[in-house]
Amino acid sequence: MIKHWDHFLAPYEQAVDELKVKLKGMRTQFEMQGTHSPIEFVTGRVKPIASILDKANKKNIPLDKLSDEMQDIAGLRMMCQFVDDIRRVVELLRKRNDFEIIEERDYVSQKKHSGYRSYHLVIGYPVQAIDGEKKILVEIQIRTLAMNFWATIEHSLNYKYHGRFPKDIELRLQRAAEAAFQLDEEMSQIRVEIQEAQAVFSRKKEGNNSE
Ligand code: 0O2
Repeated sequence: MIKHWDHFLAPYEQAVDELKVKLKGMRTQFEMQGTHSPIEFVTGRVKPIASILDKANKKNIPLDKLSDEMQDIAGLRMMCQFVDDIRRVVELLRKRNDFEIIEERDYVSQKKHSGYRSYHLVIGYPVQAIDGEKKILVEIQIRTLAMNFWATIEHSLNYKYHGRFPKDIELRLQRAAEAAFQLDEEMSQIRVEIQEAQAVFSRKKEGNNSE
């Protein structure tokens, strides 16, 4: 049993806070350069205790093995406008030396049966504490806005059906995932147009702000 969840979760909270700043910082650097940022926005969370217990139960993870075997107690999400941006973000993350990449799961080219698409990186992130360094596992999910829309809706439906969707809803979700994928494909085709328009828009905004 974990008696002191606050103590157990503290390094995860710290990792999420630090990584949010670092990954948002990547976006800011692109903005300062005036080039298209492959990162649209970043979110992060520590898994709620009830979800940790649920998942541990489902996957038969003993509570004293949580820090080694549950990879997403700390989770970050990086949202991108275009599918190609996902690859760019992964490459940028591979080059960093403030954490180590432990595992990569490519559900973008290999979607899950549910229709889920995202690129997952599991990293070992060193948290500096007053009693020394502690390396913790963090999952970073990288996905487009369309993939995120689908995953968010499917995730909330999951709460209602506990993962056991009626056949018609399962099929509709798979079709919706395909539609989201088509949307990404279409947007990729007019990517240059979109980026030119966005560049003009942000120059205009900067002009207005400096007036
Ligand atoms: P939450 O509430 O987001 O924390 P598994 O849980 O068995 O599917 P595993 O081995 O833990 O998979 O790792 P994987 O496949 O990388 O998935 C972990 C996380 O990816 C999930 O965490 C979800 O956030 C997301 N994910 C994976 N598959 C799906 C899916 O089909 N639909 C949606 N919406 N998200 C998915 P949790 O713990 O399930 O949930």
